[in-house]
Amino acid sequence: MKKLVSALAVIAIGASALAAPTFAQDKKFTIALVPGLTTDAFYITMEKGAQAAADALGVNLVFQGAPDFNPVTQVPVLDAVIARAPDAILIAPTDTTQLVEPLRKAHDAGIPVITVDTFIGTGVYQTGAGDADFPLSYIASDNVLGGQIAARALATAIGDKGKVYVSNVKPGISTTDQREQGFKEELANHPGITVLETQYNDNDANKAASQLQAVFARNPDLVGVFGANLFSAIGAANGVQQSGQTGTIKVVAFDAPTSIIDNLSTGLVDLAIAQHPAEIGYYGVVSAYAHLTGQSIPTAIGTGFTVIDKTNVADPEIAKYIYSN
Ligand code: T6T
Repeated sequence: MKKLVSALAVIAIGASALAAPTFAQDKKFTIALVPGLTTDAFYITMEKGAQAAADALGVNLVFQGAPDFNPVTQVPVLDAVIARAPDAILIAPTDTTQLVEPLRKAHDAGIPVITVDTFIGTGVYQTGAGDADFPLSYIASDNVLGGQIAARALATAIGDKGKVYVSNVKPGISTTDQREQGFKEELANHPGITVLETQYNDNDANKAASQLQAVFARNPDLVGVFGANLFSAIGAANGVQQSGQTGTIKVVAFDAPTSIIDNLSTGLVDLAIAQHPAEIGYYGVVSAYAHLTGQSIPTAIGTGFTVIDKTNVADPEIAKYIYSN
């Protein structure tokens, strides 16, 4: 169809049009995807979705990121990506404020920016405020809602009473901040539950495991933990196991890598809240392509969740949301 439209246009304009520049939609666009870190099943799954869209649209996808979730390592990767002048950048910024100026460089160079998973500023873009509103779109889970879902599930698992805490990465990350916010807002409606101080693990599962043991040592009546992302959840679950508290301290996990899913049947993890990272990647590429070919795009696209527990994990319609390795 594209080719036909181009051919008709050439005939209509006449022979001189043969020397005309290529039509925009015939160009092979290069879209860069900069993840929060490269070795995370969440972003690996996102890349697969992005690649599926790139294949369908004839786009060249470049996946380039840092080995850890940290602005100090992400910014140089971003600078290198900008230097390659891709047609658009999809990025999961690792900090709401520290990525604003580095991303503005891309914007100033005329490279459209879309943030996926995480956001900069408030995440409300294209408002004309001129601060961090320059990205075209934010494509992600509803992380406040995800935190609320986690809180309700944990409340049910612990019989609506007792001490719990959040195992989290570090402040300044939009996604995990919002999950903690939603979790605490929801638990404010559960007077029998006490939320202890959040433990920040810097995305290090070993640290999260040690913290679980230390919190348990201080609070032998601890009954639950919310792991606010993949590494926090894996670490918290390991800490519960190492403390000999499997099934007694309930674990609700954000994210659904196989290592978490395998622990649903053992009772170590009560449930996993799977995001849909492949959808985020797919719609990221589709949105960038739509913009590059002259279409308007929404400033925000929300993707869903699938709650996985031992009762539904064998269902292929559920299991398809387990992250790729
Ligand atoms: O939970 C995801 C992602 O949504 C978050 O922004 C950072 O952590 C993960 O990548 C999981 O490790």
